[in-house]
Amino acid sequence: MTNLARRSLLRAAAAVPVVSTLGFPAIVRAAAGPEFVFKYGNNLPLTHPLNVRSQEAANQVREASKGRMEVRIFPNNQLGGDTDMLAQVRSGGIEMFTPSALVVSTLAPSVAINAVGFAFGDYDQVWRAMDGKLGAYVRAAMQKAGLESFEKMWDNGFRQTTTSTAPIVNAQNMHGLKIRVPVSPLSIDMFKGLGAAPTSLQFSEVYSSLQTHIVDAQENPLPIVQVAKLYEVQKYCSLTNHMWDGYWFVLNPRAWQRLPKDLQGIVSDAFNQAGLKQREDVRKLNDAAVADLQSKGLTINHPSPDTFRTALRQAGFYGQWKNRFGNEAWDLLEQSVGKLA
Ligand code: X2X
Repeated sequence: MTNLARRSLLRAAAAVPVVSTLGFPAIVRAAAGPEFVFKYGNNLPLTHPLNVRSQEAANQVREASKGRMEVRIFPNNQLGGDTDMLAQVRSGGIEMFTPSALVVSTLAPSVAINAVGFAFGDYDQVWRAMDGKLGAYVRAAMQKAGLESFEKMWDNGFRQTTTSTAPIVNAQNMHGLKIRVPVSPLSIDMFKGLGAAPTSLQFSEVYSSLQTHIVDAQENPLPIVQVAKLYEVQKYCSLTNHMWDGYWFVLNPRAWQRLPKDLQGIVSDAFNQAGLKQREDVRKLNDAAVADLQSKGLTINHPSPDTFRTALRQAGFYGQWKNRFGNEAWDLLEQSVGKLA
């Protein structure tokens, strides 16, 4: 018997008592269970818009597919840290994952191009590039590295610097700073260029490493400082806006290809639309975050980007990363943000 035949038989068998006792055929499909289940892992608490909007998308998928397809969300590093989940989505242990572009760059180096220091000035530039040619370039690079992706990137945000020691007012204050950065060669290099002493740790380790002073500082967008309660273990927040970071929705290619075309359409529509709403959520959270974090005890300052940019230029950061990303990716970035190096 083929799998399909066996499945329909099972479904029919499961349906009989339900239909005959309740006369309610809508339950038939649910009784048999979904035909396709995608496990989706991520590194953020349930309260972050990434999880809120993903849950909405998952609900939409269940409804639009009439129960044939289910996306099960495993938030907050339940399945391991970023490096583990990246390995799992490639091997097929999970079907979906939202790594930051920084983290994907350990597989496909050009994917971190959006996070070049002080490149993007605002969200108009960001979305024009990531919904346009730069995003298409990066998605092709991910595909070569064995990862499918949805078209719309989700927002993480402009990254800001928090410390437990002293505020960062200029590049000078970065000297020797023990700062946690994601598992990302670009982040390490950039903070070294600024004179800091960066360490790569998975996000799952950040709160405890700040609490135990393995590191004194970290850098993340404000909504993450809020939902992961990093304000509990940090004193200062400097709005350095040093890079823009987003999440790619990546998929295991074999699992994706196994989905019938109609389900592919339902899933990608649901998640792309949810991504657009998530971008708005993060924008609104950002607007309210400064006052909220101040009320939670963080001292906030607004440093000028000038000394940081100068330090990076002097360290040869832009020239070096132009070589690493390659001319094509770099040109696409500069088409959006103007000349960098
Ligand atoms: O690990 C981080 O800092 C985070 C949450 O921003 C990413 O996923 C890159």
